[in-house]
Amino acid sequence: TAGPSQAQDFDLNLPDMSRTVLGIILGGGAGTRLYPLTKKRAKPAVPLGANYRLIDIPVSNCINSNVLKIYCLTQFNSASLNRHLSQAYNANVGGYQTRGFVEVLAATQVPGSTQWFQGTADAVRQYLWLFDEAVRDGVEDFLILSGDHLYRMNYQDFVHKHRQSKADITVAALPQDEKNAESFGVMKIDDTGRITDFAEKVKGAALKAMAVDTTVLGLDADRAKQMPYIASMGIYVCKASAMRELLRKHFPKANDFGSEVIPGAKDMGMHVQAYLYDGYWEDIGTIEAFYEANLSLTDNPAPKFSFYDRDAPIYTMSRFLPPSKVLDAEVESSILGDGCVIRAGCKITHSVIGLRSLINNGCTVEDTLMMGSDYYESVEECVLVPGCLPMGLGPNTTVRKCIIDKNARIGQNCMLVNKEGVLEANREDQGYVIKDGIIVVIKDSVIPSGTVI
Ligand code: ADQ
Ligand code: ADP
Repeated sequence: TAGPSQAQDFDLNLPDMSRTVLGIILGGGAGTRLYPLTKKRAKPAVPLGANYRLIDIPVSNCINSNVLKIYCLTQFNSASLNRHLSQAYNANVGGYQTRGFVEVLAATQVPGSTQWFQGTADAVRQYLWLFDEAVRDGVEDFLILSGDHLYRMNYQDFVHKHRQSKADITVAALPQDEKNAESFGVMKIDDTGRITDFAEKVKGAALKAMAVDTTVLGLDADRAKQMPYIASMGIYVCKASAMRELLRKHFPKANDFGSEVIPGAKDMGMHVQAYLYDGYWEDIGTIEAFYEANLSLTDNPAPKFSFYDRDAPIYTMSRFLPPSKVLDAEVESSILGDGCVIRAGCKITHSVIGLRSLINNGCTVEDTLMMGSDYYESVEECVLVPGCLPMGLGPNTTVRKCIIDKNARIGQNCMLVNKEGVLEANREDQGYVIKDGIIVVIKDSVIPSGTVI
């Protein structure tokens, strides 16, 4: 079970994370960037890495850092997300001493408001009344996290440095090159790490003006030249008192942290500090980044992100599924989730095959992320489906560079290979879209036998 290390809280120099830190996970706005994976579910519930969901990453990081009070803010109150969180975590973070929990807070549940969250800061503001209760219960800092990042981080050191520097807000940051820096907030810092300048997603001359000598961060000359920007990871630790003051008093109308509240706090003289993170971190909030990050889990010998880490495991819901069964098939550089059946004559290369996937005889699967199914269906159940297609891949079907969402039914002798090299297409009526050249088959959809894309 997910057991936090209690010992660390007895070191008086380290923060008492379980009691004094509240984790707030920003679980996604309108969900346009990951669409259509967010068509039928809240973003944090999007499946990841064959067995997991996006939310498992920040929640596991929290648990491994002994942050045990966790809220996840989302636009949609999805039953699947609630069920996932309560089944996966609540038994592990609860307990009388820690008073831990993992709970979903959806936009529409806010008393006196039926409005969607207008942005990240607005989402936190709408639930400040509830976070106030946590403050009365001993919380000193809010740890603001994103629901769509792939990384492993111990927040204990982050919070420790934040408190040591007596900052109001500390922003986690890492070096970036010019191309990537465009899509992030970038900052300049002084020699104590205090942020002196901040610019949210700027390009061209405005970006160039934010270049710094990153050798001060410990990069060697070569890497510093390649990566002259300090980018915000969108991960903040903020004094609870400062957050309440900022959102209620100084910026009562601000919608976002990155473009409004954080730069505003700095401009009004608050102490905004940078915390340098050196390790793998990826924003997987777009279809392309999400696809690449999933497939990179198959990298050999050393994937950039590893689920095989004894000291900081990634937790998820236990489903009690049988082990996967591979018949006379060839599987190379791939990950198989639990409970799959891969039949004879299949060739699976550089792919992530999600839990309960059923892949029939003679299929070829390349560079594909298949999410699997939510349940095993009985033979009788599929009579309601056009062509009586079972879930998974029918015999002799080929898929290449696809994301196949859960419960999709793909017939036999299909070719999903983006033959014409289309970059963008919306064919939702046919059960799929193409984004960044990747075919995304929508959850629950039916692709008839013989389809060629
Ligand atoms: P973005 O990720 O582009 O940049 P934003 O769209 O505000 O910023 O999203 C931040 C996180 O909050 C995401 O996980 C998103 O899903 C979630 N979110 C967005 N709107 C929400 C809403 N209304 N309700 C709940 N959750 C919501 C930010 C910073 C940059 C930084 C990057 C790093 O603004 O400075 O560089 O993160 O990824
Ligand atoms: P996702 O979050 O991937 O969109 P959900 O988690 O909402 O999907 O759906 C998964 C759950 O749906 C499973 O736990 C399963 O119990 C249930 N489910 C959905 N349809 C069926 C069905 N026809 N038979 C049995 N279980 C089903």
